[in-house]
Parts: sequence; structure tokens; C-alpha cells
Amino acid sequence: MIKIWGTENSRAMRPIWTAEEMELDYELNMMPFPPRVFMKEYLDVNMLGTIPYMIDGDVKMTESVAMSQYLVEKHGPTDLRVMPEEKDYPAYLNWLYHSDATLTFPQTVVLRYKLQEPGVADAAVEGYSRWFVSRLKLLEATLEDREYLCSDRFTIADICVSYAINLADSLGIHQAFKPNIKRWTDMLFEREAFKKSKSYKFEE
Ligand SMILES: N[C@@H](CCC(=O)N[C@@H](CS)C(=O)NCC(=O)O)C(=O)O
Repeated sequence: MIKIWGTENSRAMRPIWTAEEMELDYELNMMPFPPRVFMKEYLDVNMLGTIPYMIDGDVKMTESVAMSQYLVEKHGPTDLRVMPEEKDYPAYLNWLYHSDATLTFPQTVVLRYKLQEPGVADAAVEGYSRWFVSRLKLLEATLEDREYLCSDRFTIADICVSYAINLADSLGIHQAFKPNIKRWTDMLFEREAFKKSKSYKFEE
């Protein structure tokens, strides 16, 4: 049985959205944020205290993008995966890494100093918000002439990258909604599996 630990609106949405699109049977454990403060026993499950965490039998994973990739590769076949033989495979890999290493990385600083420790580093909130927006150039330009990021279909590249735009919305970084990005996310965020992944909450 696949088990995913998450918190509302966190990077856990990536594997949850993927699992929902694939209609997989999985168990979801929603927690209060941040669990390292409000659910200390979570540290016995994931010593890092980060979200998400996923297990599948002996498999234990701490990286949200890797979880989506694992689900499509191990629990497919599914069109959400781009195969190595496809022309867009290198772009697919690039978008998967880009989604976290380039896009959500600066947002983490904004989240911490805007919401968790307000007033401590306002200049960092301002600087990292601007830095994040400037890093959207490649995404906005790529979406100029296409509906989805890879292979003319919806894939986990769309799931993993659009999560950063969902997070930008939550963080109040409205400059993220450039015309092509807005058109793309308006379409993606209408998907039932996205709405489900966003609706899961911690209940006491
Ligand atoms: N690269 C990791 C990052 C995990 C991560 O830092 N998640 C954030 C939430 S989106 C978190 O755990 N924050 C709470 C904390 O560090 O206590 C991933 O993509 O899963």
C-alpha cells in the first residue's frame, strides 16, 4: 500500500495530484503545518520533518518530484509519463528538476520570512519574490506556442511545475500570472484531480 504524508497546499500536492490522476489506491496522512512543531512524532517517520514523505513497501522517499516520477514509472503505464524514446524526454527531465531546484527553491525563502517569521527578513521576501518571478521567463516563453509543457499532452511535468504557480498564488506573488502561464494554469487547475489534491486538509 502506498502511503503519503502531507500538509495542506504543500509540495505533497505533486504526488497526491499524480496518484489521483492515475486513480491509484493510496493512504493519505494529512498533518498540521509544520509537523516538526505541531506533530513531533512525525520525526520518527521522516527524520527530516519535511513534507511530503512517501512509502511503498520497502520504498521510502522524501522528494516530491521524485515521488511523482516513481508513481508513473512503477505504477503505470500512464500518459503522464514521457518515455526516453520520445523527442521531448530531455525537456521533460529538465522541467521536472526545474520545478523544484529553480522555481520552488526561492519560494521557500518567501514562505519562511513572509508567513512563518514575518518582520525578520522583509528584504529577503522582496528579493526572493522578484528572483522567483524572473525565473519564470523560460516557462512563459515555452508556453507561447503550446498547451502543455511536453509531448502535446498533460504529464507530470505540468503537475510539478504548475505547483510552483499554485504556491505563488498562496504567497501573494501575483506577478507570476503572466498571460501564457495564466492560460495554462487556468486549464490545469480545473482538473478534478488537482481540485482533490488541494482539498485535503488536516482534521483533528
Ligand atoms: N525538495 C523537497 C522539499 C521539501 C520541503 O522543504 N517541504 C516544505 C513544505 S512545501 C517543508 O517541509 N517545510 C516545513 C519544514 O521545513 O519544517 C520536496 O520537493 O519534497
